Amino acid sequence: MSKTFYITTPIFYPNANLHMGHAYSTTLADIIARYRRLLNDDVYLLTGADENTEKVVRAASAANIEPQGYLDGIVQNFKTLFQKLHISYDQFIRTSDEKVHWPGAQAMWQRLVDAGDIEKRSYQGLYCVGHEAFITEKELMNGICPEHGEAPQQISEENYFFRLSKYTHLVRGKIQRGELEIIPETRRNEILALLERGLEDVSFSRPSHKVSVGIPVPGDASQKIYVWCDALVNYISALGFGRVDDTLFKQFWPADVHIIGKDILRFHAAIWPAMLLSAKLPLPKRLLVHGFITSGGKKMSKTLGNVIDPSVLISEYGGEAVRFFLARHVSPFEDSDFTPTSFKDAYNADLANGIGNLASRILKMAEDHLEEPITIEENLIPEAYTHAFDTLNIQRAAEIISETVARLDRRIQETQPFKLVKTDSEKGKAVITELVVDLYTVGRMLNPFMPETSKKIKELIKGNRMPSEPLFPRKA
Ligand code: ME8
Repeated sequence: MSKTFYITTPIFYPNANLHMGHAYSTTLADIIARYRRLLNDDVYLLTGADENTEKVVRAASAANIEPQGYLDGIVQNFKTLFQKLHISYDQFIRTSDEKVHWPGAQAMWQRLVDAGDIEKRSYQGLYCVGHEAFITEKELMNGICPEHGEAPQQISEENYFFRLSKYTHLVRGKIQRGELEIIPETRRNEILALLERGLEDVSFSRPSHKVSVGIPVPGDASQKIYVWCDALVNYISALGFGRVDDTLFKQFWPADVHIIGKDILRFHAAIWPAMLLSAKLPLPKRLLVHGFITSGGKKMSKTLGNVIDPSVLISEYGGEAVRFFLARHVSPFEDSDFTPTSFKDAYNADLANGIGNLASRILKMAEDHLEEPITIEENLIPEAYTHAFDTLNIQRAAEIISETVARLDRRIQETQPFKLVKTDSEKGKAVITELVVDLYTVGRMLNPFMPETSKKIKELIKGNRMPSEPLFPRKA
């Protein structure tokens, strides 16, 4: 039986279309998923939309559309974008789906109740709609939430609380022992420091009359399950947890990797593991916490209005070029700045003058001088490439492809096989054959990043043909 591999992305708020940041998380997940499929793992890739939120209600009313229609429209846009980006997801979960998601959220709630970890308390606090969370005075600047640019609401109400504090030490132990691995190290240290200070209990429900959407608390319709207890559960409800048919859950849980941005680290590395421990369920194995794509030095975000729409780049350069750029030039561990000029320069260097040009040169020599297609043996993938994937350093894996391309370019320069065949045919053909074999390795290594290009290169090699037009036309 092949090994299972379950990988997830955050579920995104459908209050606006996705930008490069969201495209990044999803592309990373897809690249890893495709790599694992090459290893013959039984892969399950989950993505989706986080729909039970006031943000959507507000966005819909601002657009003058009824909420469901608004949601359906935006979710369709998500899916269209994912298709253009070649995202090979197995399921797209929508948390408003009462059949798929709600039984799981309610079953999780019941488990927390059974563990004695849910408690009704009266609560006073500052609520930031942008955060979907209560925030503290300390986080404000002049009374305004600096991330969302608006004042929080003063709220006083009865909520159910989750006894998160009880799990501080258990979660800390899991992370320290590496049973829940947090990548990169800086994020692991950040969360360990937070756990060191101790966790406070958190509000897990809101009064039903104050929120227009959400999943009813089992046994108390006057309350609705609050955002995070609802959203985080998507990772298991999607697999059938809480439903009659939970085959997928049995097969794929615990997750091998949750991909998240650093903004939701605390939820995934503290609250989620605590919920799972309380529910007596296994913890995910790894969290890959990536940084932000910044634009002009600031986090790319709807609120700041500095977003870059991936579909504009896709229509000019193609989905595969956008995937390769994200992998090659955005760090999976730290923040990275993005500008349209840097994109074009990278496209020309990596793809037009890089992979595309190399493939054309080698394939032309092969077509001109080799009598028949060479038989490709299962040639070796560099160990460094495998290692990069094992450590989730996707940028390094992409870099190895670029390094291989540069090395092959140099070899052509040094050996001049197109001249050599004229003076020493056997030797010249041997060099060309070697180059074709190495190009095939490049093609294989490209598979997770650019599945179509990878296929094209391998097919051209098998047919001993050069491409009829450049794989990546140069952009002026
Ligand atoms: O937080 N750079 O949804 P969201 C890189 N629904 N990644 C970015 C980014 C940027 N500038 N901006 C956003 C939510 N992201 C919740 C998640 S999960 C159970 C619930 C990515 O629509 C990054 O992955 O605000 C971040 O964590 C996620 O989008 C937030 O998306």
